[in-house]
Amino acid sequence: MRPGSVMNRNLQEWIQEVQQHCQPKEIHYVEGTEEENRLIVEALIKQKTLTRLNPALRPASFLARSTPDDVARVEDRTFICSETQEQAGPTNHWRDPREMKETLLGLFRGCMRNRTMYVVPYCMGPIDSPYAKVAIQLTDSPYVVANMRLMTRMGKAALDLLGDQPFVKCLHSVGVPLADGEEDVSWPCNTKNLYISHFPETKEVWSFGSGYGGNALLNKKSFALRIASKMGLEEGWLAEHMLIVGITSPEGIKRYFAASFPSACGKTNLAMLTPTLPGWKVECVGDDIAWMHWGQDGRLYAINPEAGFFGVAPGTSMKTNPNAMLSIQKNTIFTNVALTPDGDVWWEGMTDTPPERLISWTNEEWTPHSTFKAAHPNARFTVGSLQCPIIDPDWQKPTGVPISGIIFGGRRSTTVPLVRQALSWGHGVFLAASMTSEMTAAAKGEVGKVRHDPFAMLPFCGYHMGDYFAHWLSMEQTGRKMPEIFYVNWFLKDEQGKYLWPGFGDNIRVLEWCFSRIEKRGDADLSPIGYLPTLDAINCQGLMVDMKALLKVDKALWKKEADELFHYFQTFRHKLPESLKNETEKLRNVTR
Ligand code: GTP
Ligand code: SPV
Ligand code: MN
Repeated sequence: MRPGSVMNRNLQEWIQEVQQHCQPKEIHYVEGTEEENRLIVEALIKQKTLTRLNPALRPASFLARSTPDDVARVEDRTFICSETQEQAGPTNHWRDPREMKETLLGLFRGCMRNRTMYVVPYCMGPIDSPYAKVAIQLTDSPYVVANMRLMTRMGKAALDLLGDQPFVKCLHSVGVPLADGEEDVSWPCNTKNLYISHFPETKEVWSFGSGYGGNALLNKKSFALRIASKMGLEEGWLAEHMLIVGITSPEGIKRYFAASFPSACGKTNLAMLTPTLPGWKVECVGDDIAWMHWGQDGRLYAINPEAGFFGVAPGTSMKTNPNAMLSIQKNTIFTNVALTPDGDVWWEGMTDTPPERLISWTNEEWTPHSTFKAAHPNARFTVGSLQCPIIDPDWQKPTGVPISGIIFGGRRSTTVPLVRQALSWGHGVFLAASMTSEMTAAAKGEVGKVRHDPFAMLPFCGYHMGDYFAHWLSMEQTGRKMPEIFYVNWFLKDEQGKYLWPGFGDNIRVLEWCFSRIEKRGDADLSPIGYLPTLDAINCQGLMVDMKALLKVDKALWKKEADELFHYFQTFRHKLPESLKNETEKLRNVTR
């Protein structure tokens, strides 16, 4: 594609502006062809950013190793730069948009010197979907381009769809200009000057300093959640941190669920679940993000805006998630996993016994006696959705799939039972708003620390969380068929620290109960925190589990939760919807 063939006026002007400011050596207009990808990958191998894996074991697949300071999303350096601080709300890091742009213009000045700037047109959602949205990312990272090719619909088709329409502008630089003749490093980044800045009013993202994951692949959290959540507020729809999954019962009834868990809390695993109960079938629509709109028939429909998976590697095995393992047999980019002597990949949890020798993600000799991890806990695989053996036949349906149930859940070793059902839509919104979870390696921070993560959107909501709660409450309208809402916790532990619930494929047993509740069957007791399954309502055939412990509601512990929630909700002040305040009071009263 020559520059002349870029038709969009705004795009042409923007490219020129950025070119003059960032001073790249050249511009590459990304078309998305095989040949183009081959050349980009070859250059990345020459640069030692990528290592080609053994083609006999892992065809057309590559390993990337980042620097130890650039391994996860950095929430402290993620900013929502709305006109006023009130619009960003208490859960976001706010900066004045003019001041932020001034700071960033300083950093971006000349930042692409002696590098190529890639112009990456991409479409979120199926190209023929009425809900699809086009964005352009300008980036100086060819690694980002290679990943976006797998995760989005990238290239000419997206540009053709755009025509002369407005688009979301994503500007990204690793922040490492090169002097004339200076050798590049394998993973350029500038984490001392890290900024992931969002401008929700003008629908822009400016990201500087990181080459990793959600910091740099601006299609994912930055556009599809932070900017899109604002679009959803303005236009009456929902952009959510949710997997989408189709589940068919032994009777042949198929229902779709959306499920929202915080980062590294089981979305990819649930999206690709292999049921341990006979007769059940699971098919995957998406594993991380759902855009949901109301249909003419009053039902909620979800599309997966992505075209690939950026999944957590550690813990993924033929036992826990065979469909993910089968998806990543070829055409996959692995980042920060370990390398085996025969040129394949390995990570903690992939096999019961680790290989005798490995090269760790930090490029060091590793043996089972080593005191450091072979793979980084937030190591990831990037692969196209079509390689998933259980991809749903309707995963690219332009209008999406109808959602019968929405599941929320966090990672809690105590207090929160295996599953419960909300009493109503409003109560479900309350359960989702009160979500708490132990922090994981997916973001920089204190792993294991329990924090509030409303709707698993704490790091991803592009506006005031109180307004977001109100937006969810406003979804309930006459003539609409509201999905049932559930709240799960796969991560309860006993005193010895052992998981009480086997999880993974056995989670179908919980989904079976949800299914039955949607069909107004299934036994439940009313509890202070929603409908709980009766002790024998969940099929535990063949399992040795302590259902009593899994479904226990400890009043004293819940009183503490309720009091603590009350204080958390107070931080939203007048923006906290009245009904959530009332639900909190009710919970405090019944646990008193
Ligand atoms: P992001 O991509 O960061 O949004 O994560 P995710 O929500 O898709 O999480 P994922 O499915 O990748 O799981 C993260 C980790 O939790 C992995 O190490 C899994 O093996 C583990 N995990 C997932 N499901 C279960 C479960 O049911 N039980 C237990 N014990 N662990 C689980
Ligand atoms: C998450 O952290 O929720 C992810 C990975 O899905 S990232 O793309 O880095 O945000
Ligand atoms: Mn995620």
